Amino acid sequence: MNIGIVCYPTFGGSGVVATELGKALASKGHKIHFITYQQPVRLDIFSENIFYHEVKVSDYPLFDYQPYELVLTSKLVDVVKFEKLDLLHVHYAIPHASAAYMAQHILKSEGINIPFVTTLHGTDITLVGKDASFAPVITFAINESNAVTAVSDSLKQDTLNLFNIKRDIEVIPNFICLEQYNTDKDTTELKNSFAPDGEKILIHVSNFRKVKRTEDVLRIFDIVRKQKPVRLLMVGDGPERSRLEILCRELEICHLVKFLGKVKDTERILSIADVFILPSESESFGLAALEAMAAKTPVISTNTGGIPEVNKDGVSGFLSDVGDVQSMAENAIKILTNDTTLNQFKEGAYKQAKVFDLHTVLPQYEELYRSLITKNI
Ligand code: GMT
Repeated sequence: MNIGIVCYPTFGGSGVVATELGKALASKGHKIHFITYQQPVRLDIFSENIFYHEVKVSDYPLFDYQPYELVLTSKLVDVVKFEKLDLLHVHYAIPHASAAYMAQHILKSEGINIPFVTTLHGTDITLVGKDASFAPVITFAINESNAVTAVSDSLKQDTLNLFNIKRDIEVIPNFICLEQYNTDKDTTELKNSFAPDGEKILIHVSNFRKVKRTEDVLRIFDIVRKQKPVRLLMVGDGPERSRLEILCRELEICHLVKFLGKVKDTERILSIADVFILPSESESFGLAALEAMAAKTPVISTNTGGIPEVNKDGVSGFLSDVGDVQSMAENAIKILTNDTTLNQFKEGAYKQAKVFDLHTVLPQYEELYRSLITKNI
């Protein structure tokens, strides 16, 4: 199949899922065209089946805000026509689904029929989507997509509760390419560089937005470090970063906490971690938790949104109520009781990650694409 993928090219989970999906499809022989404003951060390999089409937004002085959606629409029309695409798959509803809808109708007026799939990822529905000013467009674009998928049951339910949806939404969960994590590389040197006295390593990976409750990560760590020799790695960057640095000083933990900034190949850093902390306010799935589990790192998380579909309480980690830092700290301490317990949780985390193996999930997308293409919409 010849497929166009639209996504945000940034470090966010939706862009990561879209990119990994495209790479996996390309390795199965499909031709994949990424159409976005920047090369996606995880698009590190190029093969004969992967193409990248940049959406260029000009800075015409009349516009205070550049009309990205229109430029994207025009690019979609152009790429579909000249690359003879069979299908468009847009990740994150805003504004990708409405741009795809517009492109589809422009193409139809020229006698070209192309279906499009919209995958809902989370904040497009729960945060941004809830804003009343977006609601009519999102509702329309979801209802008019040729197929809609959500990355968890919880997100499907949120979408049905928040919008007036008159169509099916199929749940296709996020996935993980376990082969990327199955490396037998010696991690001693890397581990020693962050934990020179054999301390256990706690880790958090996110884009440091409010919804991630990153302050809770530091508060959890502050409780744990009073009972266990531990270090904390903060991976990622975002609006909360400076507030976190101040809190580190207040809690007098700066010497135990390292901010690593944005990291592309998180699997390497996750391979030295002992406990992953995800105290999010809301999370449609929690891809970061799944990536940690694939690296055999148990997860301490909240029980919000789709997280309980990913992290199994008492098996791959533990679940607590949002904001209950005491419970999350106690759970981390439980996992770190001794090496036997820690290893049990590491194995539990890996076993649970296997449920989301790429090889199980990928055929679900292929099947969906095939059914839409053969319908000849
Ligand atoms: O969580 C973010 O900050 C990024 C956001 C995105 O769209 O890039 O992530 C959402 O999509 C991910 C991939 O499907 C999910 O794993 C995340 O749980 C979801 N984030 C939220 O719901 C807050």
